[in-house]
Amino acid sequence: MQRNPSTRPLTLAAAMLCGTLAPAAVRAQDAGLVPLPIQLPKPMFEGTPQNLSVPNLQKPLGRPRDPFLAPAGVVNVAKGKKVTSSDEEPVIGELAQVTDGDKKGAEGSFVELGPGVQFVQIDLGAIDEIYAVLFWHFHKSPRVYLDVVVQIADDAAFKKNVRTIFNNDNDNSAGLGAGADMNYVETAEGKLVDAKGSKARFVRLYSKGNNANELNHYVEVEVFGRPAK
Ligand SMILES: [Ca+2]
Ligand SMILES: [Ca+2]
Repeated sequence: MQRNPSTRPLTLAAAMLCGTLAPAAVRAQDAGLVPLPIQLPKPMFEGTPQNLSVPNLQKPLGRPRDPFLAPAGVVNVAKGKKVTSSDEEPVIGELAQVTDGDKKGAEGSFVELGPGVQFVQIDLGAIDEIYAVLFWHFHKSPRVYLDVVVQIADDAAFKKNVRTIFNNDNDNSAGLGAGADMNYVETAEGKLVDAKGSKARFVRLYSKGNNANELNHYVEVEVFGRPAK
């Protein structure tokens, strides 16, 4: 984005004086950051589940998630990209559904992988600068997916420059190393993980069943990024 150094600081200062912009918003605007263009599916259940017996469970926010700021022009670079998996023959659905843009969450719009530790992997096709990974396992009813681990890497085999950007497997039961992130309840908002502008071509998401059964599901995975310079 083009900036005009002679007028922009004055405009921002004036906005601050008028009280129309909080200092954080001014800093974000000044850095060229805008909210991610996230499109959420319709919620399939209402209210907050109270009786889920899952340890280390994050308390629901009780309001919509705050906008996530990233540079202007950052979009979902995962849409329509190739998906592979530890389970190449899903029980229900097809792997392509992970990046097909359908986030509705009803029967017919999720893929079901077998029991135990399973992953899906997305090839972005080139090294991108990744700002956030947003994913929905299942949001037809409140559920908690277990041992959720999100990694990014330079190669399909996950040997080169592997970075873990989310891990709520506190006891290393998935065998990928213990993580300090919290368990969370699936909703139509999906789970958003900050990738901090890291550069990678491949994104891999693990889970090990959920609080209702041993199976693993995905409605959609979105990767917000832009081509790396
Ligand atoms: Ca989908
Ligand atoms: Ca665990």
